[in-house]
Amino acid sequence: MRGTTAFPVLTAEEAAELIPHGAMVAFSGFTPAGSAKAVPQALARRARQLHDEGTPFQIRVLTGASTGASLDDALAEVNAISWRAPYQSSSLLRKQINEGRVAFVDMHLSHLPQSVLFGFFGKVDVAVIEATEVTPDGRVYLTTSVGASPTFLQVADKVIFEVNRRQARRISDMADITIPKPPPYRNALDLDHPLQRIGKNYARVDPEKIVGIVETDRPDELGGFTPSDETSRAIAEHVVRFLLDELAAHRIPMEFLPLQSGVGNVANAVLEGLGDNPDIPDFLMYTEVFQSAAFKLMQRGRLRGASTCALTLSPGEMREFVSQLDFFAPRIVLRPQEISNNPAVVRQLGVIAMNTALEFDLFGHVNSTHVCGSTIMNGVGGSGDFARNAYLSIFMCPSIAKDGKISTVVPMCTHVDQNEHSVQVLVTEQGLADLRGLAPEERATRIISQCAHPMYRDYLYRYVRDAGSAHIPHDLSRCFELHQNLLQHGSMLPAATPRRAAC
Ligand code: 0RQ
Repeated sequence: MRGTTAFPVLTAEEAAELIPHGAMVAFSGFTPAGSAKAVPQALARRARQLHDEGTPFQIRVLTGASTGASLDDALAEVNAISWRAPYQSSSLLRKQINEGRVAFVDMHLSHLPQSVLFGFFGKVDVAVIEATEVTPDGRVYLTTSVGASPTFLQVADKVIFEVNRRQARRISDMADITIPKPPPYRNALDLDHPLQRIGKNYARVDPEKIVGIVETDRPDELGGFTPSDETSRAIAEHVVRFLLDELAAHRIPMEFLPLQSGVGNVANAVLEGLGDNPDIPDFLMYTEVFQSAAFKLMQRGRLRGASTCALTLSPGEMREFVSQLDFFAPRIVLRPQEISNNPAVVRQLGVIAMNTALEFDLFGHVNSTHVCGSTIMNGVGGSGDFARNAYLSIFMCPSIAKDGKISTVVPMCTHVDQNEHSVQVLVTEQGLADLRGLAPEERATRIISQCAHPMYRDYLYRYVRDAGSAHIPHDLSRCFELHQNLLQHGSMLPAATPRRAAC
């Protein structure tokens, strides 16, 4: 840890004392990768103590995306978060947001750094950033994610570092960091290959702002994935077959196009499916999260290289990764989220984007965030950054949820994250609907026949038929009938007996 001795070394408790009630605190982290760990936990202990004494203590929390348990979970457990942006996936924090106890700003992840720079969220009081090294002249070597940390370091009044011995110093050699200038001085990004480098392998901080270094020795807090099930494998098969057909029709070139893959088990299963099919050529990724399946595909030589914002690997996978760094380092570029998710680059590279929906409607709108229009799951994350500008934008999900009480194919989405103009392909375990070139009524017929679960198909066909003639046929008195049934009776089709999905 060369260099870090130039700054005061603090305990996590001492660092937490420097953060006042009401402060806007920007933490490193994009998924649990590179998330601050020790200081947020110490803050949670401090909040508990202050609350026990009857003293209010809450902070406003900015991060790159979701975090590890030591951050969102630990702070939410002691009611220490009053405001949060831009994404979260903690069940406890989700509950507090949905109860109206925490204000949450759900936004495209590529927009976050510039929104912070433009001052849309107000002043950032403190940044707490995990690093492997900080030099006396202010070069900061980040760990397993870059996220929005370069911007947080630039704007925060005070900076605290968690220098984590457990993170390999060489991980930061994969970083490629640049902060685009604000408009009208913003230049086009010179990125015509996912692995092209345009920046430096370190972020910058004004050393005068550094108030302390906390030394830690902790792995990123990532659980393993549950193995892919029959439903996610069926979804993967449809996607693979579709991409093979596109290759055969020369709509995808033989060298293939870079892939973006969302988080979660369906996305993981699709990557596995692509890797296992010998007719899919070895490929590249331009994505925001490098997760388990991508790691294994790269080891096998199927994934030739990846641009990402985070290395979201379990501690076991990370040990293996570090032991093979000579192999991985030249194949991965770790970028800030406004570059990893940059819509202009996504359009330029012709990315194939594959993300997950909660529900989609008969005309191709997608809801990835709000159950029955009201209750948030996680947030839009990076899905919109990619979907809107992808060469092909694919959304996937099982056709039913909660043992069939919910159809994920609905007449009208109760909340829209991606509109019909950004969505080209929808997939469930039932089949795949290619919507390109289809008018609204044609879309509805294809979506019902290809994607809806058989127990909901008749209802959906009847809905379209009874809605009458219009460019987009809807009956506004009935378009949310399925959701209202769910809220009132616990099932979208209360008369039908729900049963398990049959692929
Ligand atoms: O409920 O948790 O009680 O079992 O929703 O559903 O099928 O396990 O799917 O974990 O992949 O999450 C869209 C939320 C899917 C996620 C979403 C219930 C279902 C289950 C979870 P349980 P699954 P996943 C890049 C990309 C937005 C952000 C994004 C997401 C739970 O993929 O957050 O794409 N995406 N980022 O039973 C009510 C429905 C439902 C439903 C499923 N229609 N109504 N509940 N469920 N469908 C990553 C980053 O941005 C960093």
